[in-house]
Amino acid sequence: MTVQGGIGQSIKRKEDARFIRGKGTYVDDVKLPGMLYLDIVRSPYAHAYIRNINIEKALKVPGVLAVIRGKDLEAANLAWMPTLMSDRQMVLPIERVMYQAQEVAAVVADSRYAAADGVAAVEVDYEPLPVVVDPRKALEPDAPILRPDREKKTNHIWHWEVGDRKGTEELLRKSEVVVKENIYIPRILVSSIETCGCVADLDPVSGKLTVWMTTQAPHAIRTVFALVAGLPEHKIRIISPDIGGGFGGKVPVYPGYVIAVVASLKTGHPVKWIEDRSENLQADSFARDYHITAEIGATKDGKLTALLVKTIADHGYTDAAANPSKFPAGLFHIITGSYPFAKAFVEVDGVYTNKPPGGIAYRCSFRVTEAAYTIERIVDILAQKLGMDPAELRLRNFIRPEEFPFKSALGWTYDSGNYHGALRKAMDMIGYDELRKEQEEKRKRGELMGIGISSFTEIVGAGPSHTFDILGLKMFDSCELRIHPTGKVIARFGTKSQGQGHETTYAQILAEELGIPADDIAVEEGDTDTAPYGLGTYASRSTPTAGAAASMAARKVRDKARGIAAHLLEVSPDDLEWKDHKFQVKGVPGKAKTMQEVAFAAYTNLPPGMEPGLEAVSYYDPPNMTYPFGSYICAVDIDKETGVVKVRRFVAVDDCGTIINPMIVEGQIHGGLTMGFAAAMLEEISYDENGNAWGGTFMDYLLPTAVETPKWETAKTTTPSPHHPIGAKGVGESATVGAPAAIVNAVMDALSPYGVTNIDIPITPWKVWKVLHEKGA
Ligand code: MCN
Ligand code: CUM
Repeated sequence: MTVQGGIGQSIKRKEDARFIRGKGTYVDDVKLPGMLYLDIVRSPYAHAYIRNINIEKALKVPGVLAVIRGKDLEAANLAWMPTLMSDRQMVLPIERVMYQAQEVAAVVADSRYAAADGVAAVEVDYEPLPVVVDPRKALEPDAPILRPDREKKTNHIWHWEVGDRKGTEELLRKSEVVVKENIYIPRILVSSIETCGCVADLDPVSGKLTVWMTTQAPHAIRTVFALVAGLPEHKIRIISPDIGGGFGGKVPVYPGYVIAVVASLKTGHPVKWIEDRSENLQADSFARDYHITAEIGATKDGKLTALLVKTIADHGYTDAAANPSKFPAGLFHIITGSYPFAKAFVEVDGVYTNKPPGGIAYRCSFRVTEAAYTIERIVDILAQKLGMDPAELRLRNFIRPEEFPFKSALGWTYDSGNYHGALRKAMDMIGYDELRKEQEEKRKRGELMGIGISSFTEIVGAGPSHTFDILGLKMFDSCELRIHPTGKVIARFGTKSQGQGHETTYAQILAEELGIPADDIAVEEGDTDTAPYGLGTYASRSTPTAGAAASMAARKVRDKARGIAAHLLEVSPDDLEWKDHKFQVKGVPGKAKTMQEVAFAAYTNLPPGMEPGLEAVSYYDPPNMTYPFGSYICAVDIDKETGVVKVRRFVAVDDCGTIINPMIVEGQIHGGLTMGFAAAMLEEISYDENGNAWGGTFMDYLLPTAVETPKWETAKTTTPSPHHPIGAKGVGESATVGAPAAIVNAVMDALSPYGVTNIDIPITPWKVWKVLHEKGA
């Protein structure tokens, strides 16, 4: 017997009732009496001394009430703030600006327009300084030191390594075939529909600070605000209302948030700050920017041996990456991917440059995108060198289903997988053998067609508290569940949906566990005054952590409910079984009580001595990460005359274990594939030698529209996670992680007759044309 909206049903999203009517409440919809507006003065220079900031004219602009500078913040010890990676970051500068578009001062006014006029009237006297854009140059001995405030007088932030360096080097030396490639994964930025912003309201009477804020992690923000600003935590309320896309870009604390709080304190009014699109693109947390050298070894017949990876990570002027504290390069060491290497070694060096800070954000699962891209690219380059079909090379090497749980060469324990199954299914769907035949014929005619595979392994669900924390906060998550007398439910969570559909899918987990229709279950997130503590939504962790907490809380409720049902049925609790979503007397299916009947009794007719009420809380600390995976195959045609790459077909087989809502998962995969396509073909933010951002507006930061986006063909296999209560793994980032390598592998496959092994993304027509031209095609 199924329950309405139980696990596996493609019910429509509950939240869409308000979204499609334009009735969502986003931060910019919050309007409070007496609210003021904040706008920010930003630096035109990438590196400069600030000689003077003259605010006189700005203060005369009608409607302008205050101008805030770094030295105003210094008095409150707020000119700098700590980053998540134990570095520090300017809220507003006192002496120097470090990147173009950095916040320099803030204007508070009674309208958004007056604030903007005020910004235009602030006069800043800069003295330009030498700019460092290339992280490799930043490491040269004569490079200007960008962070003299740090004890170590060097632009090198940290070195991090994992694995067996000597063993890997030795094994590579002994390997019959070795290939090595330099791969650059450029800076990209999330372009959510909604930019970042907040409304800060510090009530002068109660002393309570309420901040409506575009954040993916409201509880963590509350604690960080308490620790940094010294405010009592119960007097801070962070509300993350509806969010128009996060994708990682709404994890960091941006200076604008802090300045808005200070402005509210200073003026005694609520203050709103909303970024515009260019500010969002130019100053917010970036993703990628990894300069990677990968080397892979194999035997002549294609058995993989060892993997060695060196990386320079460009962090901009401060290390403000959002990673679990123990991992400065995120989970990059998932880079051995779907393969059982005997030896592997990875090292990463973090470097300062004159660029905006950040790191990891953009549907990445903590640098898993970089890892999956590198391993899936280098395996293809190896196949090319071996003269072996890339599908064959993968099938020969994949970790076998019976080897799970599998310990990777870099120390992760993969929970479950069936990589052969996913790749074979994708090959069947796309008609792999026929495509290869077609390719052979086309090659004879001089036409360029390519087929690319990506068989990625993800790692999501941070995480087990023994390994995963952010600034010491353990990365569990939570569900608080209460059943009302009439059998209706409210459940609150420590995570925060930004479009993923949590109001629907959490209700589905609870419906399945409680036998109560999903329509009768309200889900709330994002208000720290009401939701249980949790670390928030990113790294596809909500299903592995808070989703599991939903199951565990429901099972606690069921334990109590069993006693009430036994009382109602006048049997011993041991005589009951939970079957078909109700408590039944064993062997007497007609004698049963539903959860709704039990709920009413929990408030009206309890067994003697039992506390009234029916509720439970679960803080779920997962025993392991979950390891979703997939195999993607892409077929491209390239126009020799123009270098234009056309994705003809793209087949994606994903496996995220038990699926809660197939329609939502398909939506996640479609969106993720489109973002992966964007990274592979279009998006890049780069800098000229003076540190001017190229790609700071949508005129030249290219997003895919429906016109460019290929038609996605999706399918699934189901390999449940053995340690998750319902066997689910995360899926929110899989497609963005897996897609780019499939596309680039297809392009390189098309170009392989010319001996081309790599073109760095984005694969623009110009880059392709240039290579073809150089090779005389
Ligand atoms: N789901 C499911 N069955 C599974 C796994 C997931 O039905 N086996 C559902 C979940 O219940 C949830 C959705 O799929 O509704 C995504 O779940 P999960 O993989 O747990 O990821 P999170 O909810 O933690 O979302 C975070 C993830 C990340 S990190 C980025 S980045 C990203 C992504 O989600 N940002 C998004 N997808 C996004 N989608 C939208 N619309 N907006 C964003 O900002
Ligand atoms: Cu790295 S983007 Mo998501 O983890 O919010």
